Amino acid sequence: MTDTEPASFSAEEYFATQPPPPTLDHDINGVREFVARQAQEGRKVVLVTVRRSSKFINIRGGLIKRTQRAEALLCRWSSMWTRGATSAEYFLKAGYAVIFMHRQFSLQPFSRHYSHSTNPFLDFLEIEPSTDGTSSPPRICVTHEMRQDLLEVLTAYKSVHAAETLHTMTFVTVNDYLWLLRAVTQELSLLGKKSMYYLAAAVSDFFLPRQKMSEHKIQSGKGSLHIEMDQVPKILKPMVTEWTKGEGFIVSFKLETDGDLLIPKARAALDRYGHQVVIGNDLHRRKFEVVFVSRKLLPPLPPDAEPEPVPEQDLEDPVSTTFVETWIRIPVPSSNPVTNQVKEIEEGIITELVKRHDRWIDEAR
Ligand code: PAZ
Repeated sequence: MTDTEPASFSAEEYFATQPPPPTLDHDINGVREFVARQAQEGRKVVLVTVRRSSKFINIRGGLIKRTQRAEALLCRWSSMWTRGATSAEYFLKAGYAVIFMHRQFSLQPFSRHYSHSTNPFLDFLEIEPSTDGTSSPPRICVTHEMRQDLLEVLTAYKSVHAAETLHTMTFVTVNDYLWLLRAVTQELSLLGKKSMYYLAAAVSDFFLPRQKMSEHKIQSGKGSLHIEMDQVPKILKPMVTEWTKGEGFIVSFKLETDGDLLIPKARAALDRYGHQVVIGNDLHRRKFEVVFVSRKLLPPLPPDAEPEPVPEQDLEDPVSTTFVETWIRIPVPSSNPVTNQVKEIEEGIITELVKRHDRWIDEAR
């Protein structure tokens, strides 16, 4: 470790000082081809970012050193990371092409239904011995109860595969994520208003810059380890103004454990970054309740019209004249697994976003 002071980077300084991942060019060529094909077919394209987070600082293999792809993760909470994969499926269903940029080992669209920990795939299969007494091998079948469920998922999966509307990309470190995000955004921005950015990744707040990584393995025998991490740069502002040139429909998420903070923090983010929607979710209620926070759209005034006077109560609370909140709720899931709901809040989120994105495209015409 060096003795350099902790820093807070601007996005520009970050990209000027941190090295790009070695596979960046290769990955971006794939995105370029994908976007060009979707543009030809007239599809809207959404970038969905997903990043599993953990409460722990994870010093990989006990090493933080320059020569390795080592990362220190520091996040505030722990997630099931289902939102991105589930949302991607609903976007595909709504006719979008999806770039699914996820952290290694996050759940994926379609296969998420059969996660090895919550719904192990092998439990749905049975072995049917050959009945004709010959040497033909036994057959593997899906259990009767799971057949309909699997058929639906498999049909959707195969049709997306055939239409080539899902492009998946993997990253590991925060550094990989930031470089990929910028490069993918720049490619996607060529679609102008037809592009959407759905930033569901819970990105670490702190990272260890390459310059502060130790050259050699850190020796554990020396007692406690002191690490000073730097702040991950805020990239939404350059994303809105430079990378997409104000043309992309950008949706970010705000996660809080204190529900009272959701709306003020979402409004502050909209004010600061100038994007289109912040979806607020309370950590413990995120599966059945979210709030869309956006700026109020004022109808255009005819050239000679006098502006409407602002109602008195709004003058006392100027903020409420600027922002509007829309809640999306589904019934609270039952704890009884038999009557457990199959409805997913992401269906409502995507329906609302598609409506808003279409309006945004129409307004540009
Ligand atoms: O996938 P999941 O349901 O466990 O969690 C979804 C979520 C809370 C990660 C997402 O909705 C979100 O808020 N992402 C951004 C988190 C942040 O503010 O860093």
